[in-house]
Amino acid sequence: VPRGLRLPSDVVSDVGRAAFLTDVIAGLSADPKRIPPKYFYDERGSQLFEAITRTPEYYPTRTELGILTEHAADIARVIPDGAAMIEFGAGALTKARILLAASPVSVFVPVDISGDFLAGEAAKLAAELPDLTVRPVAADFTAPFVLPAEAEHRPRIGFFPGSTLGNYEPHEAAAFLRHAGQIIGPGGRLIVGIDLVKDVDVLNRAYNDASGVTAAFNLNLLRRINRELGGNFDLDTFWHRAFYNREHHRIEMHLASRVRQRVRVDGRCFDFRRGETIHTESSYKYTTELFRALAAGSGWRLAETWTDRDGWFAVHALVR
Ligand code: AVJ
Repeated sequence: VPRGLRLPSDVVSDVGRAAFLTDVIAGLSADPKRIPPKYFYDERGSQLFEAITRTPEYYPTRTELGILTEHAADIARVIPDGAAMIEFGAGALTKARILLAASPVSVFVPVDISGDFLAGEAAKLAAELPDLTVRPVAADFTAPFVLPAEAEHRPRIGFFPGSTLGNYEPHEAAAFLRHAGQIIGPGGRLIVGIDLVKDVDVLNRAYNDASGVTAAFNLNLLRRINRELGGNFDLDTFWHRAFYNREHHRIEMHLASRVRQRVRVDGRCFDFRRGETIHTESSYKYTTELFRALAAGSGWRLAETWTDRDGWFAVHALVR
């Protein structure tokens, strides 16, 4: 490729960098400081998240997989024959695979921002389930996107596992549920996996694993800012702080400065007091009653709920 010739992928990554820079500058200028959790997931961040799901303390992933496996046949009963299933933020398709193998879905539309990875996973799934039409869409699922023609004129069902909805502020979660309702249409259904309110020690341990993987995941955000945005964060002067906030029924993750210091990002200066934090993530937990209210306020009725024996995680079926 001649120097100076810009490929589409370069342009896309420029747009990605510009948005990252804008959000980091705005977030570090705010009081209290904050950075949106979607920026955790560069390549190393995605690997660290996978490692988190394998720690003994982080129960959500394995608990949700257990619920989906145990109740696949029951969950499949809320899915109309010949339906098109749309998965929001699809990734490795591990969870959808469990439902698709047990259900009457004809068309599967996994939607994910990382198009290359998604295409590979979609091809594998299509080979495993030859009767299923798989039509991946590389898009940001929080913005409007065009559904493939095969998903039109069919009953539609949304799938949003992984407690990803818990990363949104409650008003944003309501907006997302309304947006999903627009895509899925009247009479549609939505299956949502969401973490439940539970014993505070269990919650705190899940975000403070003894092996330090969650701490590395959180601190990796500063490494990413240094590399992609020309930051000079000294990772040794920040520590991972995660705790359950009862009033807001959420886990908060922060990066706390051990010292009073000045940090530069893209030529701009940001001052930290000793102990001052950057709020990097909120992970909201919902009782079934709280979730019912959230759904009702966003045009959905909570029809059915499946949980594990301990009542740690919920898979809800919503109907419009
Ligand atoms: C991917 C948003 C569901 O909130 O539990 C795990 C992310 N952060 N450990 C969560 C996460 C720290 C995770 N979600």
